[in-house]
Amino acid sequence: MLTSRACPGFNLLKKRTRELFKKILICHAERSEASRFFPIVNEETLRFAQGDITIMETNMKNPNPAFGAHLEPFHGIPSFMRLPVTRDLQGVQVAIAGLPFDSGASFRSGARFGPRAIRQASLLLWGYNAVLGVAPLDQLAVVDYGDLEVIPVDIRASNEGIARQAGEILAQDVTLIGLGGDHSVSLPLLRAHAAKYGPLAVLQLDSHPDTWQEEFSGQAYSHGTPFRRAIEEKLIEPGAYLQVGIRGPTSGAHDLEDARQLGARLMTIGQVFEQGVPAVLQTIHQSIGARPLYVSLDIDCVDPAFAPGTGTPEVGGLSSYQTLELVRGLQGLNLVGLDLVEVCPPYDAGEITSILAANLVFEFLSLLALKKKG
Ligand SMILES: [Mn+2]
Repeated sequence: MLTSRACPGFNLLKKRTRELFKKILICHAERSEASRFFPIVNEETLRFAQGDITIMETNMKNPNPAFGAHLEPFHGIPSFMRLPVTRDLQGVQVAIAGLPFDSGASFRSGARFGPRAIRQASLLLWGYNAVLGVAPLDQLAVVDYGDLEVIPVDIRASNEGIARQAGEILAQDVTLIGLGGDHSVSLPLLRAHAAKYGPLAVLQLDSHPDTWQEEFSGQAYSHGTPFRRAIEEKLIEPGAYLQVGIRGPTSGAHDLEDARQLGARLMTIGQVFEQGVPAVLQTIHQSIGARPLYVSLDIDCVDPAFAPGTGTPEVGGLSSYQTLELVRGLQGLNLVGLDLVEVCPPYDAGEITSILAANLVFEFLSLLALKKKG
């Protein structure tokens, strides 16, 4: 009897696991010990091992028993949705990679623990997106690439390293979803993506414009400057850069005006609430069209009542549901890269921020699956 609880990553893993199963079963079948060693072995599993089943759902949450296999979300080793952890990108379409760097944070540090918390929260995801009507891991071969190397005491070296490692992923025609880390990591990610796709359309969901000249005297790089640097480096296509959800105390009118003068179409949270999410989405779609789009979601776009675990919280933001709506509404756009940054677990409460973040990454995956389906 097949169950409806699809196994994340199963489509990719089943191919690689089949050979392993065969070996195991050959070793143990004669002594009828297979079922003792592997309680999941049954008639279906045997047919699977013999190659008779090409498409099937399973109640195994991961075919690799070492990861927690058929166990519950609180068991086992938390890769993202218990996807295979690998750097082998052969046949892979989407790689999820952590960017555990928080030395660009100007207030609360701790976002280096963001990727790990998001992975842990992702074990609550079951695999089917009932709103978008898609099971992304059935459509896409997705892996957890692990974390990219960063150097906490050197932001320039980390930027260079992230750009290089991200470039290696993109060179294999794999779409990258980056899990921050503070927002400074978006600059090297944009560098890698622009190197592949040319100047990008960018949608930044954020409470801050992050286009300051500098936050600390003489320091070009921090989590408040990545988009100014990206514009200076011509990584962003003029006229195709939107910031949504901007708010909070500023040092003066020039803060937001600077962003606009740099070419950002800046939508404050007030405009979002006045117009409503559907109208905002219409503006986004009209502005971006078919251009290659990079989406950078700073979790501080969400109200701290819903997402307290972040580096620089700003009151009066989006609800969890509005954020989900905004992300789902990107369906149809030409997504080429995504990141979700600024989850700062030490300030989280009840893991609500990382649970939201994991769900938003699941929405990202759903969008990529729909893009592939066309
Ligand atoms: Mn930001």
